[in-house]
Amino acid sequence: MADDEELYDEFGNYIGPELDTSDEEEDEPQMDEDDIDDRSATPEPDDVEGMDVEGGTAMNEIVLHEDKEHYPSANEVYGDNVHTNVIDEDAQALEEPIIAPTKVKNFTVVGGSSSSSGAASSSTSKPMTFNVDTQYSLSLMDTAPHLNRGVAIVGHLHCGKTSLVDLLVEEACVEADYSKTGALLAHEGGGPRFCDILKAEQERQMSIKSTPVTLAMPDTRGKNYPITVVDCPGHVNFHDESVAAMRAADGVVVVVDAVEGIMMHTEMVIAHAMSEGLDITLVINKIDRLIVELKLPPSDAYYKLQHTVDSVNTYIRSKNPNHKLLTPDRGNVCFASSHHGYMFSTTSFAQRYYDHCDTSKTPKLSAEDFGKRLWGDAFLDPTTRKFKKSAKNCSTKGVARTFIEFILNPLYKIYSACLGETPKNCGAVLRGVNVFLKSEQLKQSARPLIRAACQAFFGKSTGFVDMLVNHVRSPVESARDKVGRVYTGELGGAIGQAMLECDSEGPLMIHLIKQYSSSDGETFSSFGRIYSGSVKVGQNVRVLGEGYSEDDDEDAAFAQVSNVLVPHARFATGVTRLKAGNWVMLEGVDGSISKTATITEVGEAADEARIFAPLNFYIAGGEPAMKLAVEPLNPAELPKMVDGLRKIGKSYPMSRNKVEESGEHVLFGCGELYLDCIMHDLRNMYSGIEIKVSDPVVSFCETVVETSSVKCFAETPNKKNKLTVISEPLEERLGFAIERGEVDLDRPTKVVGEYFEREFGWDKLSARSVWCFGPGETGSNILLDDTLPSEVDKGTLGSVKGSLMQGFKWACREGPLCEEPVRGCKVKLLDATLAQMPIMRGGGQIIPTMRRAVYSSFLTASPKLMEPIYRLQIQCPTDITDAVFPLLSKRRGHIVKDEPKAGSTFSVMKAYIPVIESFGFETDLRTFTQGQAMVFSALDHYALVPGNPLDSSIVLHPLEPSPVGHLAREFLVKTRRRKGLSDDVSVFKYFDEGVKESLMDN
Ligand SMILES: Nc1nc2c(ncn2[C@@H]2O[C@H](COP(=O)(O)OP(=O)(O)OP(=O)(O)O)[C@@H](O)[C@H]2O)c(=O)[nH]1
Ligand SMILES: [Mg+2]
Repeated sequence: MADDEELYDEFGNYIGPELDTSDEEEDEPQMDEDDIDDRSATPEPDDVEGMDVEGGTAMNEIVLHEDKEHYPSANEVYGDNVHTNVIDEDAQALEEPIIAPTKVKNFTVVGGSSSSSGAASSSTSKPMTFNVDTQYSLSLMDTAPHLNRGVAIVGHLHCGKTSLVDLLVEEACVEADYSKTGALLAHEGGGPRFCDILKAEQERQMSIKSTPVTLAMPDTRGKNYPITVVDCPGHVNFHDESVAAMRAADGVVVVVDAVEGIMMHTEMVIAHAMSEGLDITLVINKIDRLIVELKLPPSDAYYKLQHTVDSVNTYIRSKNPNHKLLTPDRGNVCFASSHHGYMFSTTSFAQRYYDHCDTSKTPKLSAEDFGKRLWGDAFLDPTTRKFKKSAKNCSTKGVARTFIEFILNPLYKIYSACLGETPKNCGAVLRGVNVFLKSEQLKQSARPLIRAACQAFFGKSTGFVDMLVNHVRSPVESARDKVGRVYTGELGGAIGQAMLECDSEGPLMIHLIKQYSSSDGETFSSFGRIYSGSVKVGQNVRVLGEGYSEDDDEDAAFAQVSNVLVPHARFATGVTRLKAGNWVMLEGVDGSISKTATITEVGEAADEARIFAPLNFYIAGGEPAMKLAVEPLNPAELPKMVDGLRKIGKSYPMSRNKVEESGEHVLFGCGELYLDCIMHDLRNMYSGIEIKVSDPVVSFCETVVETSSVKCFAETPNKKNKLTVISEPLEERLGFAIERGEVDLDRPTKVVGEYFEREFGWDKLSARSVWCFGPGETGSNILLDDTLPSEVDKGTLGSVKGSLMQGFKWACREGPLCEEPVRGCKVKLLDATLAQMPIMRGGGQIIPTMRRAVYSSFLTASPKLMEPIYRLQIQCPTDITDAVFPLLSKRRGHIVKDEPKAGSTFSVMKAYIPVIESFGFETDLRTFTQGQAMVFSALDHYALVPGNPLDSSIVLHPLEPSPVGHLAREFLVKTRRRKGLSDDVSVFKYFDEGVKESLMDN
């Protein structure tokens, strides 16, 4: 206490010696070592309780703080059988579930297994049994390729193609099995179409993808034929699926709605089938509509059917005046109502008639001959029992045509009895036309009753099989024609010969034309046709892509065939081997394929193999004209989107995607529905991420309308070479011919020259100086060598020809206005001063200089923008056609034809509309006409956009429609902005000083 007093004054202030105030001491008061020992080594007995001291550590042993265990481990608490996770707080994103639910992706109405393809997984469960034993039909396919038939079922939207194939499947299968597959039998009220496998197809009630089905079916004589039919979608947007199917097929079955007749897509598929050299057959479907909907009398129904057959023939003859005619009496036309389950040809009906009637009355005529007399001007005189060409020649009055007498009249009786009579009377009427039904069948509702009665009357669809057997060539017969058309290699070698003979012992050659994704969208099976050799499960093969050529084998890969399948729509039969002359679904080879592919054997013998030509869509416009820019909502998911885009490319034959210089991913498609389906698949099926899309835009083209005002020259950076060119417009007809692939520059110069002289009236000199087309092999721009031998050394020029062509093609690929492709431009090389030393005239000098020279010649030749134009077909009731005019004119469209459809209540209009104005037109039209009008559109041509794209005096006002004269400028500026380019084309950047001067002088 006394000490304390000395340390403080009377006011309590400290006055003692200075204190040591180091932080260290304050924060961590020093402790004796003994203290530490006391605390850690000799804890209170209470603390020790419950502690797990390893190996029963002695009480006084030192345990470091970090080694202490205060709580029992999870394992001790829950036991060995419980798996525990200790997760740090916030380590996982908030929206990410700790235990993610198992996702089972299944986009088809079959399958459901997430690991294997729908086709393969269901092939193991084998859900259906065929009437013809599978082993027997496989052995037929193996040993008798001449019995095989492969056709594409094509036609306009909703003309009943899928129902027709369903009918074939239903007939080929044991009924109980067919109903088990999930497709309700039509007589049970119809249901999901069996051959529309995707859920999206069922939801949209339309086919989106083609579906191959192989069935063994008997013809009228009872002989079985393995038939492969590919059910194609009917919407014009999915024309590419029909194109792909036709590449593999030997023939087409064109399906036409009996009421609608020939429509836009019908014309497109017929034209394409003819360009592919396929055999054409016809099915007129939905003939029940003539009776039930239009309520036509039998004679009018006959004229309506005849009109449909005639219009198909007229269209075919307009393309090729020598083409074989389609007529029911020849057997290449069938009639059907897939809704009511029957399909017949006149011959199959004749056979059926003979089977049921008293043959003693008609002994002299074979069923085939009788069938021939069941169409056209054939009248059976009831008294003499002889066929006459006119009703007037018959001894009795009012004799009807045989088709009406024998087929339509009984059919009308069946319909009226089933729809209007009591079961008892109905039974009596039906017995009158030789149809005997059980009493429970007679009590059914209208549709199953009609179905049962018609099936009893017409029997099975053997007429269809007859039609294919007699009018479509087998793979063996068609090999020479088909291989000659689609194979790009020589036919003289071992591979060529084997394919021509359809030799199953020869080297393996398969053309894969279409990829089908598995039910979970992860893997693809590839459908194609075996041209020679045989393919086995486990076989190692070489897959040649579309980019493969003799000089560039980058697009070739090795793969192992994991499964060989025979497709049957919702399931497939796995086989160990399949031989030439068959259509096959392969698994395990899709890895490197982007569109189509050629499969060859591995080994030296296959080195001579070349690819089968890629698909050609020129009737659909060649290139898709609509595009969408896509980007993932979360930028980190870009790789997923890129992978999804790759799969989209596989799944949609015509779609393309491209990365613009700005890094933007652009998807190309041929219509709104097409792009909508692509976006659905991309988002849900192939990437599973959220994707942002831009407003749709269209692909423009650039062209010239005059000849360059000056000779444009450009000097290479080293000043040693100078190239002079001019541009001028190309004849439109020639442009189309090149695009259709009619001009082949690989032929000798003389032959090519003669072609230009003869067809386009060119002079001899220019005709022989065509160097190349651009940007691609079938691009509608031409490069001509117009240099004079007296001025330019042709030898030196020849040495830089490749570089000049590359520069030209580059310029054509991305034009100077807004980097869109150039179209319809003829570039003439007038002069070339070239360095003597080869090193001075290398590609690095020449290629960009040529591009610059072409650009400058292009810009001095009144460059213009071109836009794609759709051809429209609008189908609507006749009384509302006037309402459509203002809708079209508001969108710069115009109608070129408007005529009522014969024998129906609606009109069909033909119109043109710029693609860029067509967005939302369909919705507009439907809203405006209360859904009574339907519109189909396909790319038709490119047309000049009104206005001068380079007129910088035009001021564009945002959110205001530009006057028509400003459109070219508007499109140019908007396209450039989108691509990250400056608003104005810096014209002078492409001109050399001399050219600028001469331009100023002009
Ligand atoms: N009245 C009648 N309707 C039919 C007939 N066949 C099919 N339909 C109906 O026509 C619609 C289209 O049938 P689908 O078989 O899907 O036609 P599709 O040609 O495959 O259609 P897409 O492939 O989408 O072009 C369905 O509503 C069918 O019920 C028929 O013979 N008569
Ligand atoms: Mg369909």
